[in-house]
Amino acid sequence: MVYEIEALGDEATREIAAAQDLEALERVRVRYLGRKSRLRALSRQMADLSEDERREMGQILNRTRGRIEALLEKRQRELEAVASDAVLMAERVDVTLPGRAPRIGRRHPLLAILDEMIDVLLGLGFQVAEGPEIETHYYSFPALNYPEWHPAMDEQMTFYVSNNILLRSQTSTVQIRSMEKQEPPVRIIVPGRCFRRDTVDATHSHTFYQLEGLLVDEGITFADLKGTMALFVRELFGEDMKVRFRPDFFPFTEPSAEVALTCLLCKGAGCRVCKNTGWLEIWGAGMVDPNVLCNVGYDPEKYTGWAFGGGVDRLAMLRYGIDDIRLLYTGDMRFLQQF
Ligand code: 2U9
Repeated sequence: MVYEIEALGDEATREIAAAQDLEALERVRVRYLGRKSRLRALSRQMADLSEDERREMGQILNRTRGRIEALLEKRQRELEAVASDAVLMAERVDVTLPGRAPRIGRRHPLLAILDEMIDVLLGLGFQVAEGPEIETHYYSFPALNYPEWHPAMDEQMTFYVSNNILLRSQTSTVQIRSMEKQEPPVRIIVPGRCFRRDTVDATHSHTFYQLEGLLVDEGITFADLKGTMALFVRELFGEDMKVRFRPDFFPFTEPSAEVALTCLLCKGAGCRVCKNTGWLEIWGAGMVDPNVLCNVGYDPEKYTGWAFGGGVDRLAMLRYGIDDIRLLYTGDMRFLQQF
């Protein structure tokens, strides 16, 4: 019996050491210490022994049970530590990995410079007016004093949706609509997208942006136009900027002028971009033609006004050193992320 008890103890020791997880260990515990275990059977058999033998066997049995319990507890702590290590490993976070930076949006260069221009003009008392990009023939041409034979009306120049409906080729249509709705004084600027049937290359786009301004009131003169344009370029590009007016012709203004500003690149010294003149011919301007005022029901004897207009794309290209207008319209993130 002594031999059997000691053999049981050795067997349990081996199995406890071999248990690889907590469930296996529990099975070992039930097998060696449970109600149906051989240790329990042996202690029941002790009833048949003499008192001396019972005492001796009892001591050996208790020692063996104590040894098994101690080993079980030790192994249980080991396996619990392994299990929590496994959880930690599974939930491990590598804090040295590079993070995923959120993509931050930014202003498109075209709209960035347009916003700056609008800011300056709002400061001078103008309000922003908007209108449809798809226009009627009337607002596009007759209302703006274009003669019936004007080449701008040709379908080689303008995108037509139908005979009477077209994509606006300038934002001046919005000024007509605004004037129809109100009496002077009118002080508006119209930023917006326009369309012309140009063959696309590095300097031409069928879609482009314009900014126009219109001021109509009693006693408005060409001197106000010159002063406003001079202030505009100084606010926009710096104190040293100047404007130059030269005669030009537009159907909707009379007299009309081409407006140049000091070359942004050479500051007037002369360079390749300004063809050594020191000037960039960027805008057109003039006194609103009396016929246009009549068309919207204003009395040209009472009111006078002026307007200016120009492309935004070329200014954005000059400011940011962009050499191909198509880059402004392809939505290529590699290009746009630079601004
Ligand atoms: C009304 C009356 C007059 C707006 C003006 C220009 C001169 C002009 C062109 C420059 C290059 C357009 O982008 S471009 O092709 N524009 O030269 N625009 S005066 O005159 C107006 C506008 C509205 C009712």
